[in-house]
Amino acid sequence: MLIKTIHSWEIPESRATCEQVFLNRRRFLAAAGFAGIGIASGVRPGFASDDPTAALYPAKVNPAYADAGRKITPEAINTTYNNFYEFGTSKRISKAAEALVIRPWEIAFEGEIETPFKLQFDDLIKKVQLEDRVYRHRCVEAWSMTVPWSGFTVKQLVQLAKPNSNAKFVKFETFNNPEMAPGQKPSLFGSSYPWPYSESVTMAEANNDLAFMATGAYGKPLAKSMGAPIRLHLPWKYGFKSAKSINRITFTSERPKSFWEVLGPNEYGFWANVNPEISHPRWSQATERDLETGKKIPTVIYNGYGEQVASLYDGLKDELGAALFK
Ligand SMILES: Nc1nc2c(c(=O)[nH]1)N[C@H]1C(S)=C(S)[C@@H](COP(=O)(O)O)O[C@H]1N2
Ligand SMILES: [Mo]
Repeated sequence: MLIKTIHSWEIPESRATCEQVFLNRRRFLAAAGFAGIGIASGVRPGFASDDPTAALYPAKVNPAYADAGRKITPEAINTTYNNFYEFGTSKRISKAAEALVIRPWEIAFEGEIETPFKLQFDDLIKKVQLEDRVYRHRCVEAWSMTVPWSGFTVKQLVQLAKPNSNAKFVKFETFNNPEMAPGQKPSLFGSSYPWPYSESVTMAEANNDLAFMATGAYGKPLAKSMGAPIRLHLPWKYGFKSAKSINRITFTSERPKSFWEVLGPNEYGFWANVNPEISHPRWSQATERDLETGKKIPTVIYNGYGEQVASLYDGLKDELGAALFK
């Protein structure tokens, strides 16, 4: 039986006071001439300066994605306002996420591929073409941000894995280590999340040029709070599809059940394409709150990336019904 857990995103906007207080306080500190969180100490949270891949960043800007049509969200906000349930259900997990050990980091490639194999992250990054892209990010909780990522296309990862003809889906899994990530410890009350966190896409989605494996942001290796050393970013889908800290990639013939789909199938479906016309069962998706300014802006179908991805869903009208959200 599914025991209902209350997520932070289920709190109506009017009650999200801590967050507002935090953002207002940041503005106050900035106005008063103080540096924001993470800058005050001179150390960016989640960034290890001795990272052996540091010299790879920033990568070369891909001109097609140099401008997301929105102002880039300040780094100090993105590295300290996160969803990363492995480290807690609040947005303030950046300190807890420092416990994430990212070296060595082995990634397993499994399932419907020529030969299953494992690859160290530091070796994988040498086999791919890194580039910089600015992308919009729209969380299902109706907040959004704009991030300058570095990374490589999921397409390159697929090529590296050599899927066979049975492969129809790609599943991305996060680590599972309750010692390191307290959120993964079984709950005393018996309710538990279906760890490890996982998300899947179709092969066509994986091979779309927009689908991105992010390994860096803001010209540096990825902060731990943002899913170091490697995470997905699928800018036309709600944020929960973009799994963090990935260490297993499995090609499957059947559609896998993802983390949030198991927890709440009516609310966090497989497709999860951004769509302002399809309300979440408990709130509207018509607008979103920009993390920096706190201003509400209209949400755009496919988060503004329809030209590139809408055709992926043409043949799926029946399955999707009205609800591209699901
Ligand atoms: N492993 C893992 N990946 C995750 C999540 C998570 O809790 N665990 N949260 C998701 C959600 S809901 C969002 S909005 C984004 C948040 O990414 P950010 O913290 O870099 O903004 O990560 C996604 N990936
Ligand atoms: Mo999210």
